[in-house]
Amino acid sequence: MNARYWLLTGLLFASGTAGAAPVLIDHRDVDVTRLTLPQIERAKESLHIAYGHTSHGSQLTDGMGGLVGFANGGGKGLALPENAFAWNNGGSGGALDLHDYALCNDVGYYPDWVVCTSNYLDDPANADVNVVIWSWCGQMDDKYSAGTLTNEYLAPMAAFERDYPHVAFVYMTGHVDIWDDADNKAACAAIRAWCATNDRILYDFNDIEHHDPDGTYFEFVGDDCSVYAGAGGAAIGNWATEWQAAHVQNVDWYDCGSAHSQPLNANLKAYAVWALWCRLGTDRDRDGIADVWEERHGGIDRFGGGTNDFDGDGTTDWAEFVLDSAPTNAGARFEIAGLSPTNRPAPVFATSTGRVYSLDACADLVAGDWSSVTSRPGTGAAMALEDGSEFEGFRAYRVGVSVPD
Ligand SMILES: [Ca+2]
Ligand SMILES: [Ca+2]
Ligand SMILES: [Ca+2]
Ligand SMILES: [Ca+2]
Repeated sequence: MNARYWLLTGLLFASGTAGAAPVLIDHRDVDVTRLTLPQIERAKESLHIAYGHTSHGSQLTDGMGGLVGFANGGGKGLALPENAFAWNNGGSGGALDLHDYALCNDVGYYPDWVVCTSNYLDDPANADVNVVIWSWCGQMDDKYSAGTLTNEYLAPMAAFERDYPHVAFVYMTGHVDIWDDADNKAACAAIRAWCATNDRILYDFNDIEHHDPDGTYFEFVGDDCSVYAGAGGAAIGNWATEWQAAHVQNVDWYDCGSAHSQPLNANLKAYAVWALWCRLGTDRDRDGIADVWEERHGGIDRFGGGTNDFDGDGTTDWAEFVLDSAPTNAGARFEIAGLSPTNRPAPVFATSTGRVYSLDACADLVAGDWSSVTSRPGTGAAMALEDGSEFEGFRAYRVGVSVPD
């Protein structure tokens, strides 16, 4: 006997997590080959960045400058269009718009940096700026030991986030300091904890300097990438020059300016900051809803994560994004349209691109043990997902929708 009974419990459901999450960019984000051309293009289209820094902070921009030619030459096997990583002040020619030295000095000079940031953002000429990033020079650990890191950095940053909600403010850790190692590490820990706990954006400059490109961790390092046996004393090596010597220039790494340090350090700074630009380009307001989708429906400020439900139809903005239903009206819900004309269970439904649809089965609804049957990326057309397996007895089905990273 091959008796099969089945039931569709029906609705498409959105799977994943809604809501804000911190953006923490560190040594784990230095694989530049993982960035896709659409991500890079989206960052160049949507971001207008003001950057305040002095010498150490120039490692980012010097690295970004060298990356253009490195990528053009096929370094790291990159096969992107010419000048994919181009940037300039104003964003002309399709480049990333980065206002270098837009802000005075670096974030160590309080209250200058606060006054400067307000003046800059209040100037109508800078109305398009939607990312502000400030770098440290040497003052982070001094502020920590003086007990002023919160009042002169974290609190003013938080105030800016409140007062300029359309701007993404990027926190940074400062460069390593082998001569004040304990304060340096403690200051970084405080900044990391603040950003992780409060869903902020962090570019972890310091963490990058503790790792070579293979992810090997060096506990005691100087800002020139020297490696020490402990805090202070004499250097016993240099993670950057040793890695450069063991690898091929213009293939594995490239020469570029790198104030106080080695080219490889600025290479890594550039890869990581492009990972940041790509993350911010995708979801600058960090509500878990792709900004291109929000813009298509009226703007990124209209919709939010968590329980936000712009049209009040009982489906949250985030779930509407995953299901690709209409977030501005209660109609046009996505549902299972019917069953495929087959003797096997096969629900049919409309699909969107950029989504993955999965069919789950459950033989015991009371126990609720759902298992995955099959999944496929959406095509923009109707799709049937079939359970081709042999089974006896009862099975219930559901279709899930998710947005891959
Ligand atoms: Ca968003
Ligand atoms: Ca939004
Ligand atoms: Ca809704
Ligand atoms: Ca709706």
